[in-house]
Amino acid sequence: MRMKEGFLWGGATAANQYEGAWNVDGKGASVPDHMRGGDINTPRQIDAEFDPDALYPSWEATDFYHHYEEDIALFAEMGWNVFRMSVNWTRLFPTGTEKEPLQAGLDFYRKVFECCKSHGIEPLVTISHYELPYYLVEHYNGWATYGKCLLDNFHDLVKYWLTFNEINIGTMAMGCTLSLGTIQGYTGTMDKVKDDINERYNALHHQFLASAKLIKYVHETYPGVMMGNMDCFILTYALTCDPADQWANLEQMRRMNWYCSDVQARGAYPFYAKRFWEENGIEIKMEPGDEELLAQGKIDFYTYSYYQSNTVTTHEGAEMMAGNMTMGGKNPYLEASDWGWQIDPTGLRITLNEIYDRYHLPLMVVENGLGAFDEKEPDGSVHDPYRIDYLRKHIVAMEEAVADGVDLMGYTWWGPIDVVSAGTGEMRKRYGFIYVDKYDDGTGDLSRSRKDSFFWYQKCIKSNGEDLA
Ligand code: BGP
Repeated sequence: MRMKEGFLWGGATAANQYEGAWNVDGKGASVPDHMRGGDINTPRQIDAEFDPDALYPSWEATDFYHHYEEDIALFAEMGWNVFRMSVNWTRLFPTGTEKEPLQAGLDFYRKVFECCKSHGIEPLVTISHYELPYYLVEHYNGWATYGKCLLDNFHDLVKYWLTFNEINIGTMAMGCTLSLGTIQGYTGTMDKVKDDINERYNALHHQFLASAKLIKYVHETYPGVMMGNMDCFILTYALTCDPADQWANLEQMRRMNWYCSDVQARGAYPFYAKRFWEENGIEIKMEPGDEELLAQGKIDFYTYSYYQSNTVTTHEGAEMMAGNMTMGGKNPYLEASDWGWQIDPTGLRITLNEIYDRYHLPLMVVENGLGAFDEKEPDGSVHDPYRIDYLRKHIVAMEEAVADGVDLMGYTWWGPIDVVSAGTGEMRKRYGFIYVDKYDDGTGDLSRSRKDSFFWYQKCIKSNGEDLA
C-alpha cells in the first residue's frame, strides 16, 4: 500500500513550544511565556509576575527563530512537502490590541514561508496554537484583526490554514491540564482561575463565530485558500458491553470529539446540544446573525491530532491513565508510552473512518507522535526504534483507512524536531526525528542531529508510504 500522488508528508510544531526569541524584535509576552516548566506530576504554573529565579521554557524553546533555515533544510532532507507551524500572535501584535502589526514579525514569517517554498514545502499554518497575548487575556477577548492580517499578508504563500488548535479542549473542565484548557477558552484573570462551564461554552461559541467570520472572509476574498478546523481527537471505547457503558461512551464521544466539529463542519449546533446545555446550566448568548454566520463559515477540510485512546465505564474501580490533555480509563489490550498515553494505531483507522463518514470532507492528521526519553550517543546519533515502531504502525493504519475509502490529504508528525512539551513544559519528553541539544535545566548548545527515525521517515516518504521496512 502507498498514499495517493501529492500526499502531504511532514511534521507539526507550535510557535510557543519551538520558536523561542520570546521578547525579540518587539514581540510581546503570550500566555505560555508566563508558564513555568513542570513534569508529569506537577502542573505548569502560570506566573502573573515573572520570577527572576524561575525558568520559562518557552522563552528560548528550541530556537526556531534563529535556526529556521537549518531546520527547514533538514525537513527538506527528510523529503517533506508540508510543514505545519503556527504563528506567534504576539510577534505581530504584542498585546493583541494594536491596529497595525509589527513589520519585523511579518518579515520573519515571510522569510520562513519563502524558505519553505524554496524547498518545495507547503506551509500549513495554525493561526492560534495555545498562545494568546497575555495582555489580551487580562483585558479583552479578540482575534479577528489578527487572523485577517495573516490572510491579507500571506494568502499568496500559504494555501492551508487552521483556525484554532484543538478547539475542543474548551469543552473540558480544568483538571490535569488546567492551563491549556484555560488558555483556550479563557475569560477571567490568570491568577484567579476558576472553571465556569457556562463561560467556557460561551467562549467556545465566540471561537466558532471568530473562525466562521474569518473563513467566510477568506472564501469571499481568496478563492483557492483552504481553511480547516483542528480538533484533539481522544477516541474512547466503552469498557464493557453493558448498555450503560455504551451510552456513557456515546455521550463522552459527543462532548469531547463531535460537539465542536459538528458546528464547524456542518455550520450549525448539533441536535443533542440543546439538552446538554439545559442539563448543565449553559445558556449560549446567541445574537441575531450568529446562526447565519456559522452556516456561512464552514471548514473546507477537517484536521485533528491523534495520539491515543481511552476507555469509559459506569462501573466502579476503573483504572485511569494519563493522556493528551485529559485522563481516561485504562484499556487492557493496549500498551502505553513513558508518560502513560495508551498507544492505539487501530484507533487511528477507526477515527479516520468515523470522521469521514460523518462529514465527507478531506481529512488530515496534523499531529501524531510519541513522547519518549532519548539517549544521544557521543556521535550525535539517537537509536529510537520505539519511535519508528509507533510511526510505522500509525502509517499502516492510515493506509488501511485510505484503502477503506477515506479521503486523506496528509500527515504531519508532531514535534518532528524536539520542542518543549505543551502539557508538562519538559524538554526530556522528546518527539523529534531531529534531536536538539537542550535540557530541562536550560543548558545545551541547541545543536541539531539526526535520530534513526529521521532516516526511516525519509525512506518512507520517498516511497510515498510503501517502504515501511
Ligand atoms: C497536543 C498539542 C501540541 C503538543 C502535543 C503533545 O495536544 O496541540 O501542542 O504539545 O499535544 O503534547 P505534550 O507536549 O504535552 O506531550
